[in-house]
Amino acid sequence: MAYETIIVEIEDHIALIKLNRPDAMNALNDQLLTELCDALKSAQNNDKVRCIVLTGSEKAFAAGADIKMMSSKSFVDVFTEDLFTPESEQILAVRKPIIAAVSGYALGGGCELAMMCDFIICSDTAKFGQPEINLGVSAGLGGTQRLTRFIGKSKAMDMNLTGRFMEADEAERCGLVSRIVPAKKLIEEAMSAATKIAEKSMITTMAVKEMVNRSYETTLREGLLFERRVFHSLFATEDQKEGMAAFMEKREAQFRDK
Ligand code: DAK
Repeated sequence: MAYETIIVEIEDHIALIKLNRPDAMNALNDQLLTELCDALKSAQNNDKVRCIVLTGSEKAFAAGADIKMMSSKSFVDVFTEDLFTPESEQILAVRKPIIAAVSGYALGGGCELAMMCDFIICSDTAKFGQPEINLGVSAGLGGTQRLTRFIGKSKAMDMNLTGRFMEADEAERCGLVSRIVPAKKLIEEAMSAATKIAEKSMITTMAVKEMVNRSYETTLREGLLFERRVFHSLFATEDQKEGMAAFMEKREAQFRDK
C-alpha cells in the first residue's frame, strides 16, 4: 500500500511511523487510520522489525479525530459504521512493542492513540488533553477509561470535564508518560529506547507486553497467576538458557528468538 498520510522508515530493526497530515495537525481520519493499521500489520509481519516507534510532528502528535470529517455525521452513521472500532482493535492486536514519541498536541483521539501504545516518551513541549467536551461530545477511544486507569479518577475527571490541556511535567508526574526529553532529541531518545528493546529476545518481549497489558484486564490474583505461568513457560526457550549463561560468563547475551 502506498501511504499518503503517514511516513514509514525501517532502520536497524525499528519501524518509525510518522503521522503526516501537517495541514490538519495530524487529525485522525479514515485514510490515516487505515494506513496506520496497514503499516503496523506490516511491521508485525516483518521479521526484521523488533520494535515500533509512532510519532507525529514537532507541533502535533495528533490533535484528535478529524472534526471536519465527523461534524456532519448522525448517530445512525457513527453507530452503524462503528467509527474507529476496527482500527483501534487492529492497533491493540499488534504484539510487538510500540513506543509513542509525542511532541506538541496529543488531544482527544490523539491522546487516546498515544495511550494505545505501550509507553509514551514525550518532549518538553507536549500537551495532552481530552477536549471533546468542548465539541459537545465525550472521548470515545479510551479517554474516560484508559486515562482513568493510568492517572486516576480525579485527574481523569478534571481532563474530561474541563477539557484542559496537561503539560509534559504534569503528565510525567501522574504517570501518563514514562519520560520527558528535549523536543530536539525526541526521536533520538525514542529510537534509543527502541534499540534497547530490539536487543532482547523477541519471545520474552512479546510475552512481557502481554503480561503488563493483562494487568488492566483482570484481577490481581489472576494477573499474578498469569505472570507466574508465563515466567515458568519462558524456561522452555533457548533464550532463557542463553540469557542466564551470558550473565554467568560475563558477556552480552546473543538472543535468537528461540
Ligand atoms: N480535526 C480537524 N482539523 C483540525 C483538528 C482536528 N481535530 N485540529 C486542528 N485542525 C486543523 C485546524 O482546523 C486548522 O486547519 P485550517 O483551519 O488551517 O484549515 C489546522 O489544523 C491548524 O489548526 P489551528 O489553526 O487551530 O492551530 P492552533 O495552533 O491555533 O491550535 C489546536 C491548535 C490543536 C489547539 C487547535 O487546532 C484545536 O483545538 N484543535 C482541536 C482539538 C480537539 O478538539 N481535539 C478533539 C477532537 S474530537 C471515536 C473515538 C475517538 C473520537 C471520536 C470517536 N469512536 C470510537 C466513535 C475522538 C474524537 C476527537 O478526538
